[in-house]
Amino acid sequence: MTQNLYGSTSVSVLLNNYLQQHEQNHALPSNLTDVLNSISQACLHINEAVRAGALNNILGSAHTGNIQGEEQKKLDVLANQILIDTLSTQSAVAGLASEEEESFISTNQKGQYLVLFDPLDGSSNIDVNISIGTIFSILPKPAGELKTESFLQTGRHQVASGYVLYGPQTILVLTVKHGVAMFTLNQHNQFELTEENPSIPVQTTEFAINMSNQRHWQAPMQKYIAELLAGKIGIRGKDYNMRWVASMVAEVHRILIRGGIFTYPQDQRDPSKPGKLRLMYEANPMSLLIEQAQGKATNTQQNILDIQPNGLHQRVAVVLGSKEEVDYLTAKHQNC
Ligand code: AHM
Ligand code: MG
Repeated sequence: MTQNLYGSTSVSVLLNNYLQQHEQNHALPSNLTDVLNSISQACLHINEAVRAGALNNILGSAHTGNIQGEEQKKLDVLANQILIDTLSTQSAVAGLASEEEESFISTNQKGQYLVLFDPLDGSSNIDVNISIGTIFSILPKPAGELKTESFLQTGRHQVASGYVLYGPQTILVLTVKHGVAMFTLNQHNQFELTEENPSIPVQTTEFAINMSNQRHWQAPMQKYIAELLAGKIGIRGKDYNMRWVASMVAEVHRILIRGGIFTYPQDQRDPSKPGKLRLMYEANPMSLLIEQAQGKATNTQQNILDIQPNGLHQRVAVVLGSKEEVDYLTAKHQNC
């Protein structure tokens, strides 16, 4: 029993208690618990760096680029190194893949899991104190020598996924494929269960898209957004609200809490780039969470979790959130 600052008392369930309950009730392997605890430990360190910001001279550019040709911020580089250092010492982890690393990293030969991550998603928000996050995906390691192909499993193969949102509160959200659990970092620097099994409303009146790309969108997306903007007098018969944080972790968190649709579509600028977001460590882990909360995620053609990957850093169009809205937008693409 704990008493919080405002005097209310409750029995607190910490991350490790939650995972141990799942070991008992759902035969969750204890070494998967170890991996999840390690990720949470790494994220505590990242959280400290994020919170200190300018006090630790940690804002701004690292003056380097990653494999995707994107500028790296100092915090991108630091968060990546913290995750690599922490997970390399975890015996259950056989290999790592990161947005910031060109190739996979081999860690412990006898490990049973592969961990893929975006160390600090929403990089453009780092220097302006807007929500950012760490996204992770855990896959089983196939038998045999570790190679890139070992990582190229569909999202359905994930055994767990989640994110840590560094926002007004620091929140860890995860799934071990028995619903979704949300933990808030408490005053003792422990992740404490604060919400279990959120269910995304099937209908919504809130959408998220970067409107500045409108002129590049393909015809179905143009039509869809025009319908939403027409509001009550249009074909959809209701007024829609719009949000764009430019931080996928914050957008997915909002959708898990109150529903909505988020999309980062493929557009007509570069046909070789099917969208901006990366399948293996952004779209797949988020799609698993969304599906575990009764939402849906597609690339406008098929369920994201069924896409057979062909590269560690492959990009994908993303539509996710409230099921009826995702189905509506997906159907619009298929009927064209
Ligand atoms: P990042 O991994 O380099 O931070 O890029 C991913 C982010 C997502 O969090 C967000 O949805 C999107 O990029 C925002 O893109 P834009 O700046 O084009 O709005
Ligand atoms: Mg990212």
